[in-house]
Amino acid sequence: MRYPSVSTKHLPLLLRNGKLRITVMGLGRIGLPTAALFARAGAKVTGVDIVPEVVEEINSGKCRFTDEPGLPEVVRGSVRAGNLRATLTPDGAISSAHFVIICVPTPVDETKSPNYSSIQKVSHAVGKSLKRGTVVIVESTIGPGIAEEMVLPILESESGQKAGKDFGLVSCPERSDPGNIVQNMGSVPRIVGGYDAKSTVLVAALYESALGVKTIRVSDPKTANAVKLTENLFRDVNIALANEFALLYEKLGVDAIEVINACATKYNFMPHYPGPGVGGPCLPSNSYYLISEGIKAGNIPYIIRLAREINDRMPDHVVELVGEALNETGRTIRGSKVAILGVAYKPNVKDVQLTPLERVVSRLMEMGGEVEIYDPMFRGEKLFGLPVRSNVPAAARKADCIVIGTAHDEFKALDLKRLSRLANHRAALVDARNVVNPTDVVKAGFAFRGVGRTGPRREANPI
Ligand code: SAJ
Repeated sequence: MRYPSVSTKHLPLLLRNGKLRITVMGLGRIGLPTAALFARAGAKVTGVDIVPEVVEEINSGKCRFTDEPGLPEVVRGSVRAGNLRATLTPDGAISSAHFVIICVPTPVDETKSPNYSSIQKVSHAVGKSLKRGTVVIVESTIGPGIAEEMVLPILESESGQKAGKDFGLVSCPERSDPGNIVQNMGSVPRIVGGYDAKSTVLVAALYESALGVKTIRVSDPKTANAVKLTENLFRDVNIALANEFALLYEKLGVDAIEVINACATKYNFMPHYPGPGVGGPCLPSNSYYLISEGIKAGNIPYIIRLAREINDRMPDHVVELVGEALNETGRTIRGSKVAILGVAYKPNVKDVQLTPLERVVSRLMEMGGEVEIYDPMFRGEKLFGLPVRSNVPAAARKADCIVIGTAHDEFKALDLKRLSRLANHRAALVDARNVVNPTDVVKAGFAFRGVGRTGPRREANPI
């Protein structure tokens, strides 16, 4: 078998004829849409996962990410068309594949060190069954150099083959926004960095022809992984700066949201907004991939590390604001009922991975508060040991303080007067996500606090 086993020229034909075989390792929020979209493009896709329920669900055409617009339909359609199947056993699926795409999670452990154990395990499994001519693509977010220094040696030692000669290794990091993944996978340009030029060109052609996206070819896997981390850390650092402005301006009596919105009228200002902190499977952990590579190389990335500290402090600041607002109504956190509206790490996604609201809940309970939760994405479920109420009134009834933790669409139409009648007399409201207008909150009878807010504003000229 020659390397690579597919030529860029034959790729579109193989896709059209349903002859292109792709295996996707890991069927999570990135792996499943990746598998389903390649299947929709005509490839014969085998998805591999270690969770039997996940495999069963997919083979019955179901998709658990109901908060991903369009994804359930793509999964159902691809399974029905016979282009997508899921399995627990990778062997045959790897040895018969033209491309193997790795989409396993790369969390950090309790010491904030990257945990690449899934990457290592999957590299061993792929290496064992790797046939000459196959190209391995890493979509998981990893530190620069991990593909070359961790994945490649495992693939070579397990397969007895040589990268760039017998098989290809390419980093093409996922760049999709949870809650908007199907749309992103068809529009956000992909970064492609191969161990050798042939595999870079081929994988670029694969994503262009199957997903219809532009590709940016870079020098090597290390560079592709650095691009991914740079864009996520750029975001984390800028969010930290917005949080720092919020903490500062609260003390100076300046409304940080008013300031950021005004700054956003300048062409080179990219607005980021303060909040209760940064959550999700990506930003809170990605920094540590670069920090650990930096430290190994004798360079400590100070700003990146400090940004993590600032963002990780924000949940406690929200608790401070709850204390202040309750004090203004003559109460303390101890013995007060606090209703939290929204605990997901960002709007309109059913995901509480590393959500900053978990710390807000635990701190309030440690301080003797009685906490109620309502989140439209988790109605009737249990989170952080607490029941998630079925609607706003069920959580807010007789509350002493209401906290808006996530900017879900539902909360943008909150009836503040009704909320104030539901809550205890002269209750407090803390907006951690700039969802409500402070003037309306105070008019509705609440004592108000907000991250980066200074309370009701004298209307200058709305921006
Ligand atoms: N956040 C703020 N202020 C802001 C923007 C976000 O506090 O101005 C908070 C959010 O509420 C959330 C966290 O930051 O808690 C992360 O939000 P996010 O919108 O960055 O979303 P993620 O983590 O779901 O997705 C990010 C995206 N990265 C970038 O936009 C650079 C996405 O494109 C990546 O694909 C994803 O990480 C990933 O998988 O790496």
